[in-house]
Amino acid sequence: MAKFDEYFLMENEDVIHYVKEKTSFFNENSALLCDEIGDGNLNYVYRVVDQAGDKSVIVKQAGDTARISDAIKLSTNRIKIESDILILHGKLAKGHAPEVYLYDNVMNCCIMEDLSDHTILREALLQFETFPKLADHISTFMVQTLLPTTDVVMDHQEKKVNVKEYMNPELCDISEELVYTEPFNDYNQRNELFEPNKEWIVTEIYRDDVLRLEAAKLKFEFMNHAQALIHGDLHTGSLFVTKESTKVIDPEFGFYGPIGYDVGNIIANLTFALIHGDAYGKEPFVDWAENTIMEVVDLFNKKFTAFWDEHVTDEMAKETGFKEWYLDRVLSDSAGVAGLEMIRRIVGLAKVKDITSIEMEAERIRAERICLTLAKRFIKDRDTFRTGKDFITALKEVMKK
Ligand code: SR1
Ligand code: MG
Repeated sequence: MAKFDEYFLMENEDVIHYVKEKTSFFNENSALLCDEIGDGNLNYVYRVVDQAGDKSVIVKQAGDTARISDAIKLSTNRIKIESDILILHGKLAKGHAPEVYLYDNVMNCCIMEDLSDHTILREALLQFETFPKLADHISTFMVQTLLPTTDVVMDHQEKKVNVKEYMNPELCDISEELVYTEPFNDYNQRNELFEPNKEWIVTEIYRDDVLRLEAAKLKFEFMNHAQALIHGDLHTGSLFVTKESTKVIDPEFGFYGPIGYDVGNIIANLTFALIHGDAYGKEPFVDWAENTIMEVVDLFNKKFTAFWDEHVTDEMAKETGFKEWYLDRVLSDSAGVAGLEMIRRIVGLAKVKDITSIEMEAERIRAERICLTLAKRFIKDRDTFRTGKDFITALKEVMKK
């Protein structure tokens, strides 16, 4: 039997032995079943269940290449950042992160709470399910995990130690390439465009000089603005939900970056769900999605302001008008990032099912063009987006055309 004192990529059977050896979670004689259930782009996710059916855990292990492509070589220690951030999120935003039971720096894996009573939000939204508490939960999560890790609230020396601790060069590099570069020029030649929209995309994205300049500015903002410890990949595939609960998983892309990166990802991915609902004529779902996007932005603003007032420690950050200036900048980044995420998930390597699963050709052509047109507005006019209504007004104008 493997000893787990030297790294190797586990198979289902190894994972069962591993969990028995490393934890006392299951009884020694329990009959365990293991399935690989991961559908993400990077790692392997195993669910281990006691056949008696009363206990289960998740084991997440990193391979030395990305699951989506062997050409993307990665060091396996990325699970450390993920485990550390999940533990921190569990403290900062109680009830919104899975519990981590163990992190193993040899096998490069972690064992954590099984959330299979929850569903991945993207999958549920593809079935047009609605979640009345989502906006409240995710706005709380963002404010409670982001603001406390900034210089506004944290001791500045401790924050600088954190910036170093959470350096995540390889995964940042993936975002710099996939979000901020390739969608605008295909310079690595791995953008697969939806054929009927190909020419339109070449003209509207690759050949739009103003757009590419603004994307370049945002790229350098992402690389150089160590504002807060961000989740770094806060899309609807990183959320586990029930009607009553929202848990945020997969912070492996976390690092000190701009707050707007997280907020913008949420806005973009909820917009994909809305556009998918629209393509299938699901009006009540579209209305819910529209209200949810609006509420996410407005509740974020409200909770951010309240949290700031209660927890600000930096003397200069207490100057009249500074909070408003800071929040305006966060919202402008959020709009810019929402636009970038919407472009890269249609044009770039890592696409989203919300769009690719639209079967009717005419509807998919329309859905992609709506998203990309809106994305361009989010990026170019990013300084004008402040409230939920600003985002929704732009969305409605683009959808009407
Ligand atoms: C190679 S990884 C592709 C994408 O999957 C992750 O979820 C991130 O969004 C990344 O950009
Ligand atoms: Mg992920």
